[in-house]
Amino acid sequence: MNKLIALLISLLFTNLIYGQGFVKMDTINNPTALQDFFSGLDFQTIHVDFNGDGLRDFICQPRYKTELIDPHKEIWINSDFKKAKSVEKYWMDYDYFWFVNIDSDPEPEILSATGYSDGIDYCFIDQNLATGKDSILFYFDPVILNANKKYWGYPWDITDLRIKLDNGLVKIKCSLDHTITRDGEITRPDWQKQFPVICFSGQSTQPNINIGQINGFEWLSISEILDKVILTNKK
Ligand SMILES: [Ca+2]
Ligand SMILES: [Ca+2]
Repeated sequence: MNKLIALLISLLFTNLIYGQGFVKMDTINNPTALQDFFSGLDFQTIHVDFNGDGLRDFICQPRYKTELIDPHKEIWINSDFKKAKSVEKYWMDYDYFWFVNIDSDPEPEILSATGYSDGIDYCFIDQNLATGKDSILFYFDPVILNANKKYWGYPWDITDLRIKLDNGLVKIKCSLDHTITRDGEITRPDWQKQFPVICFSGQSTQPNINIGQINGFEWLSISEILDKVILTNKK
């Protein structure tokens, strides 16, 4: 009987977390149990389920930002207060991230938007929580669809990813047929053929910015997008 209940619960979780847009994420008061990780330094805590087990975990970020470009460490701590990983980061003008679940395993992927006023990199990152090593899946151009209009998907304007479940497969609304060109200081990986447009919900704060022509949208799975945008010799 217990096994049956466990199975039902795991099925319920699978349904809940499979094919998920932005995972709920809040900044909370620092739990006292986390103080030891920071040995007296000032930090803030983000409460989010980053490993997909249905329980919210903790991401602790230092708050002692200086003018120095020194790297700093985020500490990711599981819901049971065990350290999952440290992430070394550099201070940037923009450092946004969300968790989404766009493949077929319960571990969420990271949607990252980082950079400076002269260019922001948007990409999906696959987590490997067993090794603590993340890998970039692909870079993209973010576009907000709102009332049949298209806007640039600035990280402060997007509210969710446009996805749907199609025969149990997560499909992302996207476009590979567009004339968007990016100027500015962004990462242009030599292992990627093109930047797909990835669609978001949201409300544009800069509606007059021309984003370029998008000739059509389609719903593709993450592996279908990878097949189309990644060169086969990606290391
Ligand atoms: Ca969790
Ligand atoms: Ca996943």
